[in-house]
Amino acid sequence: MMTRRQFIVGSGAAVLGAALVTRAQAASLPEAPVQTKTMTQPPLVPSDGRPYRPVVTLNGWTLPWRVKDGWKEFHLVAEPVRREIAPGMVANLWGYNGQSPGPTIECVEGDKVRIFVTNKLPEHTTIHWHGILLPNGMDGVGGLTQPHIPVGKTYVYEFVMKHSGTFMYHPHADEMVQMAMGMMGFIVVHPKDPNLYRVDRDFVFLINAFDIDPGSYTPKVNTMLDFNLWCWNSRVFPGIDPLVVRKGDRVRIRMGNLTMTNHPIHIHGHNFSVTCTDGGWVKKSARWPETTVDMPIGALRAFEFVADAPGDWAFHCHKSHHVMNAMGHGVPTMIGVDQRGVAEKINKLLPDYMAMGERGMAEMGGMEMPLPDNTLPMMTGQGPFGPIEMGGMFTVVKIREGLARDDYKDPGWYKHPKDSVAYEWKGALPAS
Ligand SMILES: [Cu+2]
Repeated sequence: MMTRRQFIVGSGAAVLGAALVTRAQAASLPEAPVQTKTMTQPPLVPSDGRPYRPVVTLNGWTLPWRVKDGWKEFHLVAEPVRREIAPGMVANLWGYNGQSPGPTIECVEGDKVRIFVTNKLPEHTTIHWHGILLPNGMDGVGGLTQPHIPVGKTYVYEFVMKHSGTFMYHPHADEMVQMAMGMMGFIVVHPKDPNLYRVDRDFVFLINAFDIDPGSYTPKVNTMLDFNLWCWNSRVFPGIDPLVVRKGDRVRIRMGNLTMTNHPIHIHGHNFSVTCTDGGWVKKSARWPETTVDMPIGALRAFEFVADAPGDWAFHCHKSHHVMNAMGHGVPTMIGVDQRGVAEKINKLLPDYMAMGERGMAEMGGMEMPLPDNTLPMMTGQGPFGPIEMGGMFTVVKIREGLARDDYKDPGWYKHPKDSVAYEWKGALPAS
């Protein structure tokens, strides 16, 4: 991480216009740190204020703050960013403080927060604090509750975090474009009592999607449903980090959906209960067991489970097209079609033509075909037993015995105990 000051000095850009900040009477704006890395950053343990157990943002980070006269001050800078979607593909997005999504904001129930928002986009913006109960004039709806933040200006939002829970922020200005470009971030408000709803590991991420043609870098902002990159925190498999968990830990995973479709998010090997939504905590008596939680559009869900089974457990969206990367939907099904002789004939015209799909599409998972610039294979990722044949909204929850309390390092692939992996039957088969 580098500070905004280092970044500004390094790039020779003009300093921020502190004179624009009048209501907060701030002599100086708080630092607006910039994140340059796309991997999951360690939890940011609070250095002042009420204690809490911090969250871990999947392929993201938490925004540092300062305390001034009893207010927690944060500084978000809305700006164009370059985000690696997975190794081999970079996108030109809009985000905050160097990344899309922006940094996670963490604070405590009862905190007075002052959030400075500097607009370095080419057009005006605002920020809406989704799910937070606050005064109407702080709600961030451009034209309705405030003037839009003009290009180059800094606005200040001030409110009290009245209740704990799971929230997000995003623009309420030219929404279709600004969210399609990646502007969003997570908010976690911890309970005043750190022992209330306490878990050992608390992961957060936003569900988002982009439509970026192979060979190009900027999302097509007019796409409504036919996206080709289904992301968690603007990353796709195999670019999404694993969720590393110690056996026996109580785990919470919090997700927000800012796409235009629902996502049934499924975990293997465990069952869980939804414990929190953007409307608040779910009473114990109102919880039920699930292995899939449907993520509605424009909503947040947090679920909890005890990680009692060691292993590498798949964790993914259950819409099968959402665990794929860039793919063509207009391709005919070739299963059962006799393509003998077709390739030879077509090769006379198109030397690289291959006949495929006759026996399904699994062969694509292991194939190393040359790709156009700046795109990703549709099905990819190598596991310990071969190609994983996934993309998009897929990662692995890696549960291991004996990890240190805050160890989030990738432990590598699970080593299965002897005789515990599915095996080939080599005896005689009974008559059917
Ligand atoms: Cu999905």
